[in-house]
Amino acid sequence: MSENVRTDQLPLADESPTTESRDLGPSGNPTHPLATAPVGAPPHSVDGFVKEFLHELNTNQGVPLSMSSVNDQYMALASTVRNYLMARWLETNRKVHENKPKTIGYLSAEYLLGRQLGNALLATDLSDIAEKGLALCGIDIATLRAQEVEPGLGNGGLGRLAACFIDSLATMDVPCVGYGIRYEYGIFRQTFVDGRQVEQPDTWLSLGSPWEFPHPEASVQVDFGGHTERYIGEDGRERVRWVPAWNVLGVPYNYMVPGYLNGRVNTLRLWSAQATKAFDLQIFNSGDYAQAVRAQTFAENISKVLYPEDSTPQGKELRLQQQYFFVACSLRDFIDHSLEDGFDLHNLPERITFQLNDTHPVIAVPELMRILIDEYDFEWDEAWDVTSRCFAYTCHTLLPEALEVWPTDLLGRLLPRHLELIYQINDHFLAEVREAFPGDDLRAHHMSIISHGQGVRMAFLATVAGTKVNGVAELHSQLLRDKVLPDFSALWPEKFTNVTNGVTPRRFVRLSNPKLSELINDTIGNGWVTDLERLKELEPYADDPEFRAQFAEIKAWNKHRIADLLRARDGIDLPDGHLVDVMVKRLHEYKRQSLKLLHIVSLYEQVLSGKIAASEVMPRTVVFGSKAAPGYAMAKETIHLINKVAATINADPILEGRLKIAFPANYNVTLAEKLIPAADLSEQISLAGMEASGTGNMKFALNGALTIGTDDGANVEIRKLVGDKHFFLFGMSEPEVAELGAQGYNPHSYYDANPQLKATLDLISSGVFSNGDRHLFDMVVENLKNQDRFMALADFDSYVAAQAKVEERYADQDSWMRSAILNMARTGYFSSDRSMRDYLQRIWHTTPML
Ligand code: 26V
Repeated sequence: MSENVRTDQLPLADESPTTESRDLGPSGNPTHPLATAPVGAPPHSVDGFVKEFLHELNTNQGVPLSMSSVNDQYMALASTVRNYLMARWLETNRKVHENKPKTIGYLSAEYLLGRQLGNALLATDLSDIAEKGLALCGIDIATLRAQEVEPGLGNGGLGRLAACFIDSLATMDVPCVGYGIRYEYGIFRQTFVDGRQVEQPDTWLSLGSPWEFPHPEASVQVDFGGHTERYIGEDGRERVRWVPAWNVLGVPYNYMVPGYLNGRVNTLRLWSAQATKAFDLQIFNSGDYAQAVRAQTFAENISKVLYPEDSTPQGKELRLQQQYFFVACSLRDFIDHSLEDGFDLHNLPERITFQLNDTHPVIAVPELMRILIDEYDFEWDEAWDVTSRCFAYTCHTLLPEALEVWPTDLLGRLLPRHLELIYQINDHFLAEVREAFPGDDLRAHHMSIISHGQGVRMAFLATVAGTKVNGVAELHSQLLRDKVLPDFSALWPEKFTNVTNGVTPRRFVRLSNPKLSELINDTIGNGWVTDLERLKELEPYADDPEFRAQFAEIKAWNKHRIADLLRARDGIDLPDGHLVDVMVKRLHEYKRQSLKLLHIVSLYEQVLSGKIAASEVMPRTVVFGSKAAPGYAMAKETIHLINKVAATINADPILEGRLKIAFPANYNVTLAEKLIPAADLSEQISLAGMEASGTGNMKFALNGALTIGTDDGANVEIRKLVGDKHFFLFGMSEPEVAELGAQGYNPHSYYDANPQLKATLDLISSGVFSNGDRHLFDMVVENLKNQDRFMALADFDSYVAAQAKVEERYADQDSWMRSAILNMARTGYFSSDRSMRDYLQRIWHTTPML
């Protein structure tokens, strides 16, 4: 950098911004280094950066520095950084166009991206230069970072996983296009009113969206409704024509997906729905202006809002419209581009694998069949041969109610041609089943894609069409084979595989934990950012008192950082010196936030009743972060209860401030990035066999938290890797859960047999948390006592015992920090780069194009 740059010497953007005086490079001064630098080359100096930044501020925002708002400055910074990625993006696209490598089409209805600025700065190695340059302009980069509203285009784990995967593919130089929906409103903003969740719209686009590139000229048309007709084609064959009733336009918005310092920038293409002109015109011409405007609104509703349910499909027509909308746009987009290159659609599987992120995009299967048969004259067998080699399916759940089933009448009304094709696919498939299992009609009945009385089972369709079906952790994949799709795994054992989830180390360590990253860099170099298994090299340092002290200091620093944030963001005060115990994830009964709450209330009850002295309570801050689906009453009641328990306990001097409960509203990726690095204890306490994988669990371990968890999802693999000594295992195993379920789970027997559990539940019903109202929380309490599919009371004792071990271990800080370091050092396996390598080997059968 040029040391002598001072703001007072800069060509002030405020003053007569002519090209001459502003020294803008190419047009201003041909000898300027920028004159010859390719577009998007990183600035070599702080000076260069400042010039570009001021240029963006002036030309894009139309304001001088002196009059610019924080948002102007943020927007200008974003475009400056974006410009540096542009040459790489263009170059990546040029390479793809030239070499036509096999591409991964990641089809996902959700992408929970998190803020873009930090990641873009990291990918361009501009963080330091930008910080210094902005400082010269009198701007604190932290203020601009805080200005960004994250695109919350997902509900939770599934959407965040998609974002991690596209980050890894870009970093590993693998050609990938992420396809999805540009929801105008992402996941709702959660607020609390008197402890209850109140949802507010997420207006993430309202201040402008500097990371997207709309391409209205590349819009595609998507048809809906109507009927089908049979006719005889020129070749004398019977053909089918779909005569749709209405259509919409899909407008693509491109987002850059930069690889980490590797020059690659892949594309995420999100589709936005717009009314078609023809549709409008027709109605306008008929003179019905109001109807025309209504039609527009109707079309645009399709990409208006993300469905906030994350486990129970509602069978809503709009949701099916969303699914077909983005899938139809995406296939059309890819196929048109391939055909432009002179590509033969018979070879499509060599060109692309569409990875189906859960069942949401599975309507792509009949859509591809329709395109090949109706539009390109393929014979059935030819079309099926291509289609069945183009898709692979990832399942993300085990809950039967989360598996999507579309009523046939709804499907037939919205997509009549697709329903016919699904029937045909099913006929062919059932013939195969009957051939494999002659005489076993019951089996064929069980396996039918179309279940009479219910509808189209999308997981079955995906399994029939996919080259591979994978679960997202070892245990989950096993249960998928054994319990969810047993007949399919008997028919096609080789179709089933596992790929354990992972998380991107760029966002969830390098960016979110800068101090720890620095310590790791100083100790083993920076290769770990793209080769996370190298964290193993840190193992010996767990025994080094000096390293442990540095690690502990960083943990303390991260705790202060989150304390500062929560004070400013939520008015929450976090005490110093506490064990930080964190449970952040969607609110769901199977995840058992209520079990965590029972432990807290039990501690409180013991102090209230004098069984233990406050001084015996380990100083602990419990942090919850959780959104409930707006229609999920039990989840919302649980949130209400957590908030009421928090208010009571936090205000009660009897605990001498030794137990604090913090429940900041609106947990999202941005908050996760600050919260996870501050955690000592990670709560992963789902009922065994219910959590497909979990990915928060991985982020915590990588940031040096110890896990208290059941043998569920990826916890199983975390525990194996870190070792039993460094993991607090509790609760029934999955076979034990199954056994208890088979016997008949009777929660009341636990309540009756365990006086502490009884006292705990009774305290909730006593009214202490509800101004004397003894029934306010009946829904939650009665469910735990009388029904509870997720058996919280059965695991209560074991959980409390494990928490006692936590306290014992935490009292020995040396031993705790040793375990924390080993957690970090031994969980490099959970990089999403490794997940992507597994997909490449086991599913996509392709090697990265370098
Ligand atoms: C399902 C539905 C059903 C219809 C309404 C909208 C909607 C949106 C999302 C989902 C998927 C729920 C499944 C899910 O998110 N699974 C989570 O996936 C994570 C990534 O694999 C995994 O770590 C979690 O354990 C799993 O719960």
